[in-house]
Amino acid sequence: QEYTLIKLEVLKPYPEVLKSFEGKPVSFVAATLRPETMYGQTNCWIHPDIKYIAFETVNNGVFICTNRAARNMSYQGFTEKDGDFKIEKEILGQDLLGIALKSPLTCYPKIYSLPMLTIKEDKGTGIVTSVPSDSPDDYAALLDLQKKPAFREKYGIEDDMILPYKPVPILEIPEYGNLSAVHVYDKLKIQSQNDKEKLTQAKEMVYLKGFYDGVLLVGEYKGSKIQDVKKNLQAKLIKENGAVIYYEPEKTIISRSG
Ligand code: ZZB
Repeated sequence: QEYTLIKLEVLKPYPEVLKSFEGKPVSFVAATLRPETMYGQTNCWIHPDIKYIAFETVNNGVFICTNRAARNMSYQGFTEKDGDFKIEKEILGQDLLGIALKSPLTCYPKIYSLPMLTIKEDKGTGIVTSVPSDSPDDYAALLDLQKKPAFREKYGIEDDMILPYKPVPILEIPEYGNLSAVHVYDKLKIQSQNDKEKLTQAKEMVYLKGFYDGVLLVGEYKGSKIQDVKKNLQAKLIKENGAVIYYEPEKTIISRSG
């Protein structure tokens, strides 16, 4: 499976946990199949309880992701020696929250890393870039933080890291309008990021329609159908140094039971 790996660059001055990397670019990296939605990023998601690592790449500075993702990258030419990478630092997700980042294409010049409790450790990099206009999971998690000051306080998230960030209309999807995730969230009466079944249903609804019939509302491919320009947008992100390609090995099912 080929993913676009988005580089969310840590802004200076570096927070205490990343001070040892001063002088080098440091990026949180997020795997996505939806490069065309990067115009609508409002934040980055980190799981507070997942262990992340920092390791040095040959061409892209320091990357932050799960150990598992770093191992995969080490077989894809990201490190000096094939299959080898050096853990520069281990960092618990909760210590990576509230960090200011710069991400490609989004209209927000500065976005923050925020907590999401439904991130899977064994998928992608364990870091997710958030597009609440078009991803119901992201919209649900963002609303949870916006609606619940106690949730923000628990993780030391300040109001200005979250309250100014609104979903951005970037894709027009027939029947769902220009904020498809908001539309299905309301329609299915989703209550929170923990509404698993409804969120799965919501994702299926917007995914299919978005991919085939969605039309871009912003950027140089404004007016084009997503399926026609997805590859061009991926190429643009890579050319402008905002992303690289990352392959996730197919899950091997090793089961001899039953
Ligand atoms: C930006 C984006 C914009 C995403 C959107 C989705 C949507 P899939 O398709 O099932 O393989 N993701 C990536 N890694 C993780 C993880 N470890 N835990 C939880 N979620 C993760 O899922 C790939 C998508 O799941 C990725 O694409 C990422 O969010 C998220 F408008 O990135 B996406 C309707 C979905 N819309």
